[in-house]
Amino acid sequence: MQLIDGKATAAQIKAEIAEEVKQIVEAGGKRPHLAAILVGHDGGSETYVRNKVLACEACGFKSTLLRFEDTISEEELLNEVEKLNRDEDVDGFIVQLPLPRHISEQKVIEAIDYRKDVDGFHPINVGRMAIGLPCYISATPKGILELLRRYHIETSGRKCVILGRSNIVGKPMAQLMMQKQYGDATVTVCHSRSRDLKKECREADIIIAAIGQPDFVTADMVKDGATVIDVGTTRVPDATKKSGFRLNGDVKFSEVAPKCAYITPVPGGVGPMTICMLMKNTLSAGKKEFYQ
Ligand code: BQF
Repeated sequence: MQLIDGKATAAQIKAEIAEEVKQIVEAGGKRPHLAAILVGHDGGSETYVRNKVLACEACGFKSTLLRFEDTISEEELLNEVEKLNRDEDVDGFIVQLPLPRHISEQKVIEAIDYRKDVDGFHPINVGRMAIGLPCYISATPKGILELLRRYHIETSGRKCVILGRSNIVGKPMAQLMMQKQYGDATVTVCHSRSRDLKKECREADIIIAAIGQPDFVTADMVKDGATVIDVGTTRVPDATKKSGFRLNGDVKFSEVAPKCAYITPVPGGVGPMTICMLMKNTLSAGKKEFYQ
């Protein structure tokens, strides 16, 4: 069993990005600038946005954090998005999800200029990704592809089972894994209504678990020699931790790991790569790599 070290891989890629930014700035170019909108005080969201700001510093990017109370109206938030669309210094920006219930996430996502949509959530980027055109690709699926590539894990023609069908992970992951230029795999998407989910998993060469249920994937669901990618990051109470909680993946690591050829840990697997791929997209935005 080989552990896929997402933390180390992300650190290496961030160093590569920082080197490229240094070259750009030395040649008289502009430092990439990422802005983030954070609404409210959700503990997870606060951590994730802090991770993003720190990663910007590591890459040599400029970052701007805009914070609003959860009493902000949808109209006011849409107005803030419009301001960032028009700000010529901002190359890319994100609106941290989830948003309060009185605000439509879909409306906000569609208000973002697709040329600055470094999360890759705008329908134009989603559509372009689905037909294999250059675009911003959502950070978690992009990070998983990067891990598979850097660890030389064969995906072409292999059976890949994706657990979960969210717009952020499951759906784009399936699109990418089936495409010739990315995964080139045979893809099955399973979800809460799937019959024989265990059987589908047992036949998989690669399992990508993104359902948000701690310890959902157990040893009896995994074929010997499979690769298991754990996207889960559920916060569960843990009295032994200073913070009072720990991150728990979708995979019961202790019993699944011994059966695997490769497996990602939680924490330190997919999570750091998600942040890192947001940085890659921001670098592309700074370079106007896809648009304009
Ligand atoms: C790690 C996210 C659910 C909903 C919205 C490193 C992150 C997590 C774990 C992180 C996530 C999860 C992010 C680790 C960003 C990933 O060491 O294992 C980093 O910051 N993430 C997000 O922005 O929104 C979410 C999960």
